[in-house]
Amino acid sequence: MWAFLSENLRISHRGNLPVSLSDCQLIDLPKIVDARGNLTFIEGGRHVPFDIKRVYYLYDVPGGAERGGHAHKDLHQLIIAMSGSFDIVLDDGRQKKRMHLNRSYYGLYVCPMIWREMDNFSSGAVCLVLASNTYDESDYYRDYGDFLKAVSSH
Ligand code: T46
Repeated sequence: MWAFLSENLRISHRGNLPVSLSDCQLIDLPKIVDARGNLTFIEGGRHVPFDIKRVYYLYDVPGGAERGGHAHKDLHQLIIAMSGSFDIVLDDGRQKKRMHLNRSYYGLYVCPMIWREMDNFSSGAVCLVLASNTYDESDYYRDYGDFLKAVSSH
């Protein structure tokens, strides 16, 4: 499944083709089950379809808070609920999908040109994000109308 996913992404990114929600997938990360506590690992070039240039995390999120509300032009990300849970709504400009992330051994791969909104954070939730590039505000669509114009012009 992983080889298939990587190949798909390479093609769609290289050709600058329109993306769809089906390009965003839940990745089953390795899990070493142990009576002392489980262990999950992520290796660059093996478990994520991009080179990892940045890691950031959201934490101490107050009840009822909403995050996201933007899309990225070129950024690839893997989003993991390291602790607790939250919902993420993915939107490719044509359809939307709400997902509940609550396991630290699943990573949600989100490709460029997908609008995302996050809510329903549980108490103590930690959202870890692996990103393909360093922070760049010019990579964001923060206005939904601009995002829709951009996806419809593809
Ligand atoms: C995403 C979700 C899951 C930085 O200075 N460096 C960074 O690496 C990031 C991510 C943000 N910032 C600054 C930019 C803003 O002034 O931190 C502030 C909050 O950023 P933002 O409103 O974009 O945060 P979220 O939680 O809405 O979105 C972030 C990511 O931006 C986004 O790519 O997918 O987390």
